[in-house]
Amino acid sequence: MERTFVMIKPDGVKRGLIGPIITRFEQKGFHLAAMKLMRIDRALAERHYGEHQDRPFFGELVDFLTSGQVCAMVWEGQNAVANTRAIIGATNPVQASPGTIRADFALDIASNIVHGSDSPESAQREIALFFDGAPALETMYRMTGDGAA
Ligand code: YYY
Ligand code: MG
Repeated sequence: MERTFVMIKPDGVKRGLIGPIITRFEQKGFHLAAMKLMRIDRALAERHYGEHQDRPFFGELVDFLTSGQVCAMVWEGQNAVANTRAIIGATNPVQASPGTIRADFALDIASNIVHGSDSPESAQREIALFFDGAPALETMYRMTGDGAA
C-alpha cells in the first residue's frame, strides 16, 4: 500500500471542483486518508515547490498557490503515486490525454487545477510538510477552513 500527496490548487477550489476531483480518485479505488482545506503562506509554497526555485515561473507559481484556499489530501492504495499522476494528466493541459483531470478541467499550464507527488520520496516529504508529520493510519477528515478568504 502506497500513499501520495494530492493538492487541489486555488483555481480548482474556486471553481467548485473539489467534488468531481475527489470522485475520480474514489472511483479508481483509492482511499482518502486525510484532507484539509487550508490557506498556505509563501514559505510553505516555496518549500513545497523548492525543486523549481530557479525556474522563471517560480514567482508566479508561488503567487498562484497562495492566492486562495487549497485542498490538501493524502490518498492511499496500490501504486498510488504513479496511478494518481496518470489520473491527473500531463503538466500542460494541452498535452494531457482526454479523460485526465487536467485535460477535462484546465486550459493553462500555470493554473492546472491539481498537484500530485512525482515519487514515493516526494510524497513522504510533501505529506510531512502539509500534515505536520504522517497522518494517523485511520481515516481522518479534517475540514478546517483555516484563514478562509
Ligand atoms: O508535477 P507537475 O505539476 O505536473 O509539474 P512540475 O514540472 O513539477 O511543475 C510544477 C508546477 O509548475 C506545474 O503544475 C505548473 C507550474 N509550471 C508552470 O507554470 N510553467 C511551466 N513551464 C512548468 C510548470
Ligand atoms: Mg511536480
